[in-house]
Amino acid sequence: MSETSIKDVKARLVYNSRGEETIEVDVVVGKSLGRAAAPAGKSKGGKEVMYYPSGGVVEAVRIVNNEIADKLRGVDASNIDNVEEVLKKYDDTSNLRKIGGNTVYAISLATCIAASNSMGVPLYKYLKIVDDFFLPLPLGNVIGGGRHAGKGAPDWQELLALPMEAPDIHSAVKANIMIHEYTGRLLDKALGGFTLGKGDEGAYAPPIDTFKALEILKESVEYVSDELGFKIGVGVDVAASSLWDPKSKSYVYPTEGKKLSKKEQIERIVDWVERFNLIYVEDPLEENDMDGFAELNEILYRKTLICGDDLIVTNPEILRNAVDKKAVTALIIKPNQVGFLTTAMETVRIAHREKIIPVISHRSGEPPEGYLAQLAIAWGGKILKSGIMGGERIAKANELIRVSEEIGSKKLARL
Ligand code: 2PG
Ligand code: MG
Repeated sequence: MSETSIKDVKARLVYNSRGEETIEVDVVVGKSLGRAAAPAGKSKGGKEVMYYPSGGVVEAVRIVNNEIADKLRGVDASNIDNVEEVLKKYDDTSNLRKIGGNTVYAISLATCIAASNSMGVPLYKYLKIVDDFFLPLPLGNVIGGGRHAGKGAPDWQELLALPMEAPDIHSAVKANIMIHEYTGRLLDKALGGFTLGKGDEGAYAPPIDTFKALEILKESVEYVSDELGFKIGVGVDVAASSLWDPKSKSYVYPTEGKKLSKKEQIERIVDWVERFNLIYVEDPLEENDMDGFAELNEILYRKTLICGDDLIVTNPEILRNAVDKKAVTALIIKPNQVGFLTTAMETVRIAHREKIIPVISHRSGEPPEGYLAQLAIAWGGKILKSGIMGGERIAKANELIRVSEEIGSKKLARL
């Protein structure tokens, strides 16, 4: 057996940041161990693969330990394609219902970690798509709502900060932390007392509507931008599929007590991009409305990034369609939406070719690990969407800081 062949594979059930069951996998390559767990979304795209087989995490763990491990022992892990080929043979269903996308993701990532360790190269080099490495800009949510928070919070899921012109990674991470801290103070003042309660991703979940929350975030971002002396942008993830009611064909805003038609939703997005100077808008419309995305993208072209998450679900075919329709200028890359790292990489390659910005992204339920930052660097993601507060979010920022020692802390992406 070679130094890069798989010696052992073992899966177990552990928990993510939201306390949900998830799969963790250990892979031994040569003498090196790789360990990775899978994240989970709450506002999931309809076309994502299944996370687990019908028996959930317990069944996935059983399948890995009793059936997959044997097939993987001896496979050369110096190239991740070899490993994923074995998994593809085991589960050739289109939505990975036999084994689950999270199972595939955890096995693949654990293998990459073990293989890169055994080869003595960092993970971002082992998984590289680009040759010239740079650090992604950290995109962090400051105020949140939608499915990531309880009743009464803003209807839009995420109100975000992006330190676009930070001179180095420390200033970028610091800026987001300062904005989070200062926003807490502004919310306390505006509400006449606030518990500082947070949603699933560590963003504040105050009892106010989206408009008021954006006013507060804008003030906070401007304050920190002045303090630090560089430009910071405001972005949003509308997660519009969560608002969409197919029966009444309208976007329902429970906190505001309003229903908007598609036309009104588009008008609102255009108006608020202008009013709040939004530089990033994710999922402004529901996931089946590719034409609506194209319409918005035409109106807002060069004014803001229109990013597809639930719209594209990291799927190369859907991205090709979005490119043809000129529907987006950025897209979310969440590997567990497709399971296979090689598929996510194919999607990233198409994005680079088509000059669409890949935003490498966490999920609302995350393992407390930093590997996502390494994937962002490997894949030339100009933006890493990984939150600001909470151990599982800070883990990614800290990983960027560690890797910056190798590639240079000032080598930050520019949009
Ligand atoms: C999103 C994500 C992450 P979830 O919609 O972009 O922020 O949420 O993981 O719940 O899909
Ligand atoms: Mg999203």
